[in-house]
Amino acid sequence: MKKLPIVVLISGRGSNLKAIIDAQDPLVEIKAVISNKSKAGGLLYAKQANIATEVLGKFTSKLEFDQALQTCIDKYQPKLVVLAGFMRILSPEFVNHYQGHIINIHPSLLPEFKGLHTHKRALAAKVKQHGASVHFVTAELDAGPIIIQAQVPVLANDDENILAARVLNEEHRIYPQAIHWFAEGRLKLYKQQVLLDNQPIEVSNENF
Ligand code: NHR
Ligand code: GAR
Repeated sequence: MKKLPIVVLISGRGSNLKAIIDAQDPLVEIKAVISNKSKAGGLLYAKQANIATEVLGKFTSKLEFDQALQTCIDKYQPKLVVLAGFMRILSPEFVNHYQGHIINIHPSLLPEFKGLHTHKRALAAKVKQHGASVHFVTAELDAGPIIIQAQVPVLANDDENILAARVLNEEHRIYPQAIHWFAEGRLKLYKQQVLLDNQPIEVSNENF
């Protein structure tokens, strides 16, 4: 099978990028890693793996930023855009350009705890289960159709860091899995529904 060209967007540490690199999926080729922060640690993982890197500087408006980002991504002609700890909200125009070809990993069991500081909020809410979700990106923040989730327990002595680390371990497992399904051609967004092997999946939780 032909390799799926992907571009990964990061803003920071890049441990999810590293997990995708380390998975060495024979069906996936990372064409470039793009960061909106020049100091993002994840850029080093890309360089070590001989992957092209790009840094987008500051722009006067969100519109200009999104247009520059789109131009930068499209140079690499990816079939999938992967947000991996990318911390900027993207415009509807940008998201629509990649409709069905852009995914994100979010550190909560969506639709719970959209947005930022998910672990702190999960602890404050005293939930028993927390986790991570991979979803197709749509204009509405963290509201796109869910592809796969992983759950972890919240334990009595957890603080934000311990809980985040437990969730992150699962992120590193489910993100390469979701990308692999897409590369196999088994995963599609059809009319706001996720199809795996042409069957709608509500949420694919641990069933692989
Ligand atoms: N864009 C759209 N249109 N839809 C989504 O679902 C998106 C998105 C862009 C990023 C990732 C997301 C997450 O998984 C994501 C999903 C950034 C913020 C945020 O508030 C929220 C959610 C996500 C990413 N960012 C601030 C902003 O004003 C900046 C915060 C900062 O720089 O520290 O862009 O959680
Ligand atoms: C991950 O936990 C990811 O789910 C989260 O940020 C972390 C990035 O870590 N993403 C968001 O919160 C998006 N707003 P990483 O840079 O080590 O992959």
